[in-house]
Amino acid sequence: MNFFEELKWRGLVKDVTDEEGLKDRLKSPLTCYCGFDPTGDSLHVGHLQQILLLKRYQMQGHRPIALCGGATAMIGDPRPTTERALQSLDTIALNAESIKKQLAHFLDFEGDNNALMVNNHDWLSKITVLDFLRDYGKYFNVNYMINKDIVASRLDSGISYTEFSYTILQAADFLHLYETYDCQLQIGGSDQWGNLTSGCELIRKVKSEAKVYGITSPLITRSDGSKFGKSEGGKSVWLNPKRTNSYEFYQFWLNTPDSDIGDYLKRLSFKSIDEIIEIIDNQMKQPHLRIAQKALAEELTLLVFDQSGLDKALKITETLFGGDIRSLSSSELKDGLYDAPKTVLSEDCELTDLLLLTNIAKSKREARELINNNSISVNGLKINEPTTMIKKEDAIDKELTVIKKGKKYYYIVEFK
Ligand code: 629
Repeated sequence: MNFFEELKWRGLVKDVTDEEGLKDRLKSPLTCYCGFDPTGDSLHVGHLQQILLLKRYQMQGHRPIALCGGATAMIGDPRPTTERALQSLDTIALNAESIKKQLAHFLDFEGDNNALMVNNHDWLSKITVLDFLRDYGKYFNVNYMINKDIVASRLDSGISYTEFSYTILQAADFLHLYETYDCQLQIGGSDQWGNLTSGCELIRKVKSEAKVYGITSPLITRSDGSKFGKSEGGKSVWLNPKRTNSYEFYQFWLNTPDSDIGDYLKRLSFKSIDEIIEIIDNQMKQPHLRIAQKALAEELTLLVFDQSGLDKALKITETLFGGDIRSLSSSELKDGLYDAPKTVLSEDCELTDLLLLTNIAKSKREARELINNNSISVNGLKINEPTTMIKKEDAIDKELTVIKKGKKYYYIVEFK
């Protein structure tokens, strides 16, 4: 199976501008690119498929270019729903710095086919409005532009001239990268199809001898119809340890439904086709072992958070699901119980009162009942004496106390 066929097998091919041509072209090394607009200060799991695709091309000997859209983020790629608010230049510059760092983590910048990192602000900001209209605008037929899916879907609700022009900027990027680095391929999610074809058309018109290609891959979906990329509690899953810790990230993949895990493994894992087939096979025989979920969670956590992040995620997972809470540090507990309700205390407190303060119980009576029924444990130990004092000096790292109600409800008490 060649690289292109493998991409197909993995479910990473939706549309291609010239499938036969690209298949052939991929037989020798080429330069390809994918763009990421710094509209936020972090990338999220929705970006992962394209980032890993760039890595796949690199592993095949091709040169990947990660483009940070410092200029395009000033304009905003039209969404099918509504117009975006413009962001300040300072915000975009800060965001650009942080997503460039994130992207750099995944690619190899050494060697023959070293990756490149570029920012389209470097060239797009130099084009004057008159040059833009003469050198680029002239090649775009408005009739053709309004028939592109995204623009068409916005014609009723309205689209500004600003967002309408976005696709020309992305096309100008492809032309620039073609001229500067002989970049012949742009990749993206299926929402980028219109922008990819704009670029190919522009290059075809300006450089009659050029051969360039665009390829999209299907966006990741969930078979139950819900949006991919949110954790159990509805929080977005980011590729930034400050926003999503490695345990949370690991759990996100571990919680993938059986109906989706095969698809995710094919798209996101670097394991060989044979290994993936074997994992899916074992998974189907014994779904309760969650072999496939564990394999993917482990691989992606390692890739995004390195060995220390994976070790931490595994340690917290093992401890929270059956180990001794006291073996975790307060910082590990904070990561593991990131979504548990938290109460801050400034002094020691009787357990009954604490259950009220934390809203674990609605009344003193209920609090005493819970304690007497053996439903409450504090830092892993069952407590059945309602007058027990919960003290700062007993807190884990003198900082954190974990209260557990029943088998699975955790609460954090932090001593200040
Ligand atoms: C200038 C900007 C270019 C090429 C691309 C771009 C960005 C592009 C875009 N991409 C999305 C983003 O930035 O908006 N116009 O968040 C996002 N992308 C990854 C995938 C995507 C896409 O970064 O292509 O489909 C998400 O899976 O939405 O010269």
